[in-house]
Amino acid sequence: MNKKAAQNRIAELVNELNFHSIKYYVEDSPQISDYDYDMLMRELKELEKAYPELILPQSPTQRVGDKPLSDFEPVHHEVPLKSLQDVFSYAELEEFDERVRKSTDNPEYVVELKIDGLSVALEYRKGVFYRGATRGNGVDGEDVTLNLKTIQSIPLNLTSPVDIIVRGEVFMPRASFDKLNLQREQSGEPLFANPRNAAAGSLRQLDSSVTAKRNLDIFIFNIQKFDVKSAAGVISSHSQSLDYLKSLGFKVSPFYNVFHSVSEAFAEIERFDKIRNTLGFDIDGAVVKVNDLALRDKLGETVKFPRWAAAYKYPPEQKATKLTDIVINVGRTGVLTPNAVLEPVSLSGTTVSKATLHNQNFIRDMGIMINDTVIVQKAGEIIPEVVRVDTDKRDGSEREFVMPDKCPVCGALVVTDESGIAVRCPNRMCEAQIFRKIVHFASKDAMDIEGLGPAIVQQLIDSLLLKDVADLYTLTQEQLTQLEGFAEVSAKNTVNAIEKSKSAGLDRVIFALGIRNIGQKAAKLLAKHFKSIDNLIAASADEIVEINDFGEISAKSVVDYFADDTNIELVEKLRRCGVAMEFSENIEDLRFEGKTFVLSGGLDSMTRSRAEEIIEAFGGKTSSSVSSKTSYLLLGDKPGSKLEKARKLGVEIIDEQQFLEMIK
Ligand code: 0OX
Repeated sequence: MNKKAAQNRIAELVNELNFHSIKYYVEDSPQISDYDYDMLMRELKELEKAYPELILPQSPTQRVGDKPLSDFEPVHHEVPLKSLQDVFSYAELEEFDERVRKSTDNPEYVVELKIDGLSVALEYRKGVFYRGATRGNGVDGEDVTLNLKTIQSIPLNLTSPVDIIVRGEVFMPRASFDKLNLQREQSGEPLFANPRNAAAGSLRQLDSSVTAKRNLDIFIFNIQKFDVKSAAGVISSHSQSLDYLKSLGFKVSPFYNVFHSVSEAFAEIERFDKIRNTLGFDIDGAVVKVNDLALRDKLGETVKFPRWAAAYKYPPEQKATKLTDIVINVGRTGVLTPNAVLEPVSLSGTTVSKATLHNQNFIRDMGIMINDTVIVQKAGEIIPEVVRVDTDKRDGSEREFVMPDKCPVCGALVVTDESGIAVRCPNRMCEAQIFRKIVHFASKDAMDIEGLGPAIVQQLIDSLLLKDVADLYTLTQEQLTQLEGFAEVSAKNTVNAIEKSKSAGLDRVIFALGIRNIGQKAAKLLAKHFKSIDNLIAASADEIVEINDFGEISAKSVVDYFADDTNIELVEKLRRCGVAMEFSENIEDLRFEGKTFVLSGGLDSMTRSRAEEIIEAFGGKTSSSVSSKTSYLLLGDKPGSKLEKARKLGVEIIDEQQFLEMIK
């Protein structure tokens, strides 16, 4: 590749990788598989190696590490938690072996499963669990001791009173993941993309009672630091150290056999690949480690990873299956999305029976026909993707898919948008749109109405109690009690949750309206800038574009939305129902500047996240644990150990009433 082409490709790769790393690390919602990400990263590294003068400052290869999360106390890792060098083929594994053989004739290898979770370090003092921290950037992580203590397989006491630091991988078993996502689907919360993201989200919870419900588990695979006077002092191999960890009461990796050649080690890697679906948890490869600890010392480490270990990454599992039909899903904004109906096939531990086909262009570009045999794989998303068509399997029974010209739900004639890609149902009274709009309005990131998931919304629409989102605010406890599955208490809770949502805030209202191209971030910017819904309605596209980070397409979407009388009527209806549509944050009012609040449990008058938003809007900070830096402990319904600690440290303790006074 010539230099100009390399420059273009580098820019492309940097953009793509940075986009995917935000999806992965910030939004916990990856769009491509780890394998594909690794492949792009590797291509970038190779180009940068060939042309070091073309390395961009924003390249993901120039990142030292991930920033530790600010909500938790920082922990400095005495012994760094290094990462692993990746190999993607047998040939690359042989190269790794050749490098090892420069230091010895007959290396022994241990092969372990590479658990797809999050690395943590656990410190024990005199055999008692003292502190646990996330990996962070490998050198500095976050203190998540309270959350780790909810994991039943982490021993709080070891069988021997030793000082030791161990490393392990926290993960969410598949069954727990499936159960969690089912619950989230039922209550209208966004789904986790995969068990690893769910584990990451659970370990980062500020309230450890939430972590406790998530059923996390852990495998321990390394001694980071040990007391030379203990039994660990005489250990000379990795397999012995795993035996020792087991004897202390740790749950260690289920397989750690010793092999005497790279080909034997590879056979074990292939065996893992065959049994991976039966394990009950996700792996993203296998780890090959030199067994002899003296040889490890001789091989040493680079700044990033040890020279004595390598991670073998499996390509994503692909399977062939029949695409028996293409059905249409009508979304919130009326977009018709074609979905493949597949003959059920077991893929990476779950049964797959549908896959999104995005739009008609995707179907055309892939050459997909109904009755085709297609190759499917699971990327980072839960919903699997079609990678290609196996045209050799065609037998003449295939037929072309034609995008319908009528909405399959309401029968309205569809329209194709300017791009020529998206096909839309223009009827805003279409039941599919109404349903999705209400589900979106009530969802966690929007008005956060607890207990109002898709199933209940459907019931309310079917019983003619809901025609638009504003109807939610006239629902009564009596009406809800009439519905199937609603007891008095749940009806009362739902009515209360709806009432609470009236003060959700302008940014949430804007997001909840479901304006095209307006996500949470854009809604926040609009609320902050325009301060009231009336100012926003009156704004021109030029005025909106003046906001930093705001694009023309999003600005036009806002103007178009409010140019429609039906939408203005909806806003008025919401206002009459008492939904607050003024921006509450006063930037001049930084009354909580320099103050840190810790919340213990839930509040009656608002959700925890709303309380945190208010504290931050007034310039304050929130933290998950009480320390000498805490200014106030806000007592909710779970005083627990935080109250004890606050008393000990002399931290001011306030109740909900006092807090409401402070924010008046
Ligand atoms: C895993 C896993 C991760 C020890 C030194 C560098 C990496 N995800 O299952 N890391 C390691 O090894 C460390 N082993 C594992 N099994």
